Amino acid sequence: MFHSCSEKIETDLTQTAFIPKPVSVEATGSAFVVNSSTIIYVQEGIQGLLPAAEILAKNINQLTGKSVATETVSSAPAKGIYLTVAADGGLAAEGYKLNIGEKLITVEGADAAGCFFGVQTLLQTLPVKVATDQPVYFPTGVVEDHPEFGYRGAMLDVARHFFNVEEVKQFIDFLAMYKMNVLHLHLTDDQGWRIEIKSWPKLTEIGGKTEVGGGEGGFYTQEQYKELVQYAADRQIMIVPEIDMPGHTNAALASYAELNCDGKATELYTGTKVGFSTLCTDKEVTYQFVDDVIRELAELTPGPFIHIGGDESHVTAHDDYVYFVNRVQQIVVKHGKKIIGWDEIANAELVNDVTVQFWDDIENTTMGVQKGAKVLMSPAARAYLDMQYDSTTHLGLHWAGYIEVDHGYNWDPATLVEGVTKDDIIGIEAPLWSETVTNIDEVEYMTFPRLPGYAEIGWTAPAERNWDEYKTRLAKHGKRFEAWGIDYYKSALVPWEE
Ligand code: IFG
Repeated sequence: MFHSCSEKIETDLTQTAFIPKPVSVEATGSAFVVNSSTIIYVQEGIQGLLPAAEILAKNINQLTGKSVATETVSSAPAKGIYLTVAADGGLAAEGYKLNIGEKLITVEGADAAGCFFGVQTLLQTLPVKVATDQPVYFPTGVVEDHPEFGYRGAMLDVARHFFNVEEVKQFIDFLAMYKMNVLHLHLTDDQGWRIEIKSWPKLTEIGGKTEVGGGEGGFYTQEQYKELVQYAADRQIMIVPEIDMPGHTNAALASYAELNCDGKATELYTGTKVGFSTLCTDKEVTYQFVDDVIRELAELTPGPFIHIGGDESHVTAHDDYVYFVNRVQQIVVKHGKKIIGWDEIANAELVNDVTVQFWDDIENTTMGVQKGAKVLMSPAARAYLDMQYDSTTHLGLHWAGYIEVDHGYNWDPATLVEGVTKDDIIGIEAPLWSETVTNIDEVEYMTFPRLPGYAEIGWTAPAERNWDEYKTRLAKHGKRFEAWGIDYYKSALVPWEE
């Protein structure tokens, strides 16, 4: 409810359990009271600010039961909530300055992304729910903030088990809440091909028909994929699509006989083995196939990256693998995109601007750095969301070890791997493989409460991070998870608020 409360409200903005932890927070001890005349103003002419305003309005509406209006303006208002982008370029990329006054809140972003992240910080100052006779207010003060890394993401494996558009949108919402800005979609694997390719229709007609366990699988039409790209973009999240090759390709090999060296289509596969499939690297049709797929995917993907996979090609001879990855890189570059690949691709000759995604092999990764590649840090032993929390976790695997919430938080990407420094690293990504994860509730259980920790590792300087302090902030987010209906793992290591 809204209240024109008269008595002074005392607050302390520094007591807010922000995740990720901001660079600086100063409290001024008062309150901006939200009432039915509160308006959210958006600076006109800045692409991408309106969705931030709509998300802010939606959250305020949910909390107060009343709708606050949104208006576009050409200059700063005297009161209300004002979303704007700094004209003088004085803020670091994706940074923001949030100034909460009693009458005027200004969310000034270095860019639209920064403004969106400032809105996420503002939202974290609100309680999860408010009694109907109590005022809704923002504690006053100033937050100045910017991220450590520019690539802060998670991966969803939609190939082993298929997740529909609505479920992927929910996953995108999770990332947006914690200022993550990349969703890597693992679109193809042995068990499924999940993206429509118009020039090779059987990839989804046949390759999209099933999944691990024999379920009905599914796929995204190109229209649906575009819808996901837009939904993510409205939340300042870039989609990185992955076509895993030459290994992990049984779904394609079952769809087109000609892609197989023996000219025979394989059977669809619904198990969980890895490393048994390969495209035929010495057939020209294979590179026509790759060119068509990358061309269509590049046209659907506004982001700079296409992920070419490259992992676990155990039945591809080394030289054939190198030859294949060399040619695929040329194809991706021809279609105007930059390459990310699992760390095995470092065995090939790397073109400029390649990013090697470290998941398990340090030698591959340091070899990639020596060849001039950048590194995306996804250490399986720390950041694989499909790793069980402990031996009692009813979902997930543990080949890389157990990852309790503290183990997932207590590491620094810039010092984890000898030979890989902060300057080599573009950021961090937490992959969720879905061999054992079949629906959004199970996604939530494996993703929370570890995801906020990865978001903080990507955003906050390591000197500002320690588990004993972080866990007290995380403890206060349990109520938020519950308010969002998130089925999270209530780790005994976290002093959850009652
Ligand atoms: N490794 C495989 C994944 C998946 C994973 C499960 C990579 C890069 C084990 N490849 O991780 O396909 O099976 O934890």
